[in-house]
Amino acid sequence: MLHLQNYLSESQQREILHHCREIGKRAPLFIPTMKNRSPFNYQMTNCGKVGWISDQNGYQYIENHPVTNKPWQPIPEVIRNLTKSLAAKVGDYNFTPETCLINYYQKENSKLGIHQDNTEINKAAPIISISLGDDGIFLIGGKRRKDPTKEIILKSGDILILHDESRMFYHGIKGIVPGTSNLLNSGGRLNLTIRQVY
Ligand SMILES: O=C(O)CCC(=O)C(=O)O
Ligand SMILES: [Mn+2]
Repeated sequence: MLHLQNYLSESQQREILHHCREIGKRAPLFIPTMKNRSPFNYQMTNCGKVGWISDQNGYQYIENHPVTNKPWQPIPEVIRNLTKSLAAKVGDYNFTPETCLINYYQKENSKLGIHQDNTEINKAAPIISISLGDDGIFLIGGKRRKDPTKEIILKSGDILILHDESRMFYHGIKGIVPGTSNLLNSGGRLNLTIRQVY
């Protein structure tokens, strides 16, 4: 795992945030559900060839936004270039950013339970995450769900890369710390997860 603290300048963060807002106009945030139809504790949207969603059919990558039924917007070039160069820091990957999941944790009690990212067909490519806005309390464990976890604070502008062994480590978001950043007018935390799916 590679945690690059304060990696993005404020202007880079604002540029990425601007793209997220533009994406959100055409591909609005929505609240996904688990198979049993219980709602997630945060909102999401995507850009890229495919987007990750969860609904009564489970976790899946789909080509269209589940509410508008329109194809996802392309991944902005600045995010494609950034993640390709980040992937090169952790190995000799010919990383192709195919999807960018945008999670928005708006409320104090927004959280994401411990899980493994395993919807991707490609389980070798690194997973790159960009944090914007309020601090996120990230939990990272090991390859088994029951492995002990440790807490890492993800601040605005931080990058986290899960690669090699850590690619399959269980992880989650215990919560956010409201008021720790003024990047987002509405408060809360945005997380972008860029993955190669195929
Ligand atoms: O918000 C984060 O930092 C993690 C997001 C995540 O693990 C996911 O969406 O799979
Ligand atoms: Mn994850």
